[in-house]
Amino acid sequence: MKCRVCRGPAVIDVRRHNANFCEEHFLRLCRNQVERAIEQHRMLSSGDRVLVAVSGGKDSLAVWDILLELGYQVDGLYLGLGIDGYSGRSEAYARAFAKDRGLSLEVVDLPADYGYDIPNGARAARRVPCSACGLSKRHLFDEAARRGNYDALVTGHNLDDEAAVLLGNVLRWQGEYLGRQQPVLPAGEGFPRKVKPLVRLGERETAAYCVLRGIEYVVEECPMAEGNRHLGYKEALNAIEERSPGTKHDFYFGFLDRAADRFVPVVAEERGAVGSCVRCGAPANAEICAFCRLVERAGGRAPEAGTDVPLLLGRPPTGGVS
Ligand code: Q46
Ligand code: ZN
Ligand code: ZN
Repeated sequence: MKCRVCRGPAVIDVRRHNANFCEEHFLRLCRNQVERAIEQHRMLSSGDRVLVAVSGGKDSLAVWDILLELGYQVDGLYLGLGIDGYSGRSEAYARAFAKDRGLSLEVVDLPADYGYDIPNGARAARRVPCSACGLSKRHLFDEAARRGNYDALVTGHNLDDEAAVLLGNVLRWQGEYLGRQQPVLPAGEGFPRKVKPLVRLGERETAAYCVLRGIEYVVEECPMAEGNRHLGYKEALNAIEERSPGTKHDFYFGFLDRAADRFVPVVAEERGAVGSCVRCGAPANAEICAFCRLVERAGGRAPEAGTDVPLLLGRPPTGGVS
C-alpha cells in the first residue's frame, strides 16, 4: 500500500477517495478537507472567536485540534450529562486535552448546575434520553456562545452523522429538520452561527486522525445511544457504503447542492418568531422556553443569577466567559 502523494508506505486507505495515504499526507488531507468545508460554506473568517462543543470523543477533539492547526482561536465547552461512568470518563479526556495544550475549557455540569441528569431527568420529563439531551445541549451551547460573545459555535458532526441524520429526515420528510441540515446555520435573533467543519470527513478518518496525532479520546459510545434510530441509519448507510464507496458523500453533498435550499424558509420562519423566555431570557416562542420547561419537569433547577460560574482550565479566556 503506497501513499498516493509521495509513494511512501501508506498507513490508511480512504476508499471514498480511492487512495492510500502515509501519515503526513493523511493528516494533511484531513486539514485540507476541513479548510475546504470552511471556505466552501463560509463557516469561519480568520480572526473569528470560536467555541467548540467538546464531548471528549474523537470528533470534537479532532475538530478542536484541526482548527487550532489552521490558526483559529478556539475555546472549548464541555457539558456534563450525568450519565453514570460515561460522563466522568468523557470529561476527563476533554480536560486532559485542554490542559496538555494550555487551552481554555468551560465545564457546565447538568447535575451540579441544573439539578438533573439525562437518564433520570428524561424519565421524569417523559422524554427519550436523546431528546432531553439534544434540547439541553442546544440551549446551553447557544447560551454559552452568547455569554462568551463568540462569533461561531462549532460542533464535531462528521459526514457519517450528517448522512445518517439526513436519511432519517428524508425517510419521514421532516421539512424543518431538513432545513437545519446545512453545515452552517447563520446567526440570528440570539442564536450564534453554528458550523460543522468535519462534514467532509468520515468517522473512521477522525478516529485515525486522533490516533496519528496522539489525541486520547473516549472510545466507548454513550450508553443511551443503544438501540436508537440514528444508529440504525448509520448501520444501513455503512452497509451501502461498503458496496459502493462514496455513497454517503454523494447522498449528503447531493442534498446540499440540489435540495437543501428548498427547506431553508421553514427554519427562517421558525427562528423569526422568537420572543424571550421569562425565566432565563433565552430566545423562545413561548413565555417559558423548552429548556426551562424541561428543567422543571425533570425536577431540576435553573441556577440563580450570578451563581452559574463555569469552571475554567488552562489559560484565562480572552473574552466574556468568566
Ligand atoms: S450523548 Fe446525548 Fe448522544 Fe448520549 S444521550 Fe443520546 S444524544 S446518545 S450524541
Ligand atoms: Zn505520503
Ligand atoms: Zn428559559
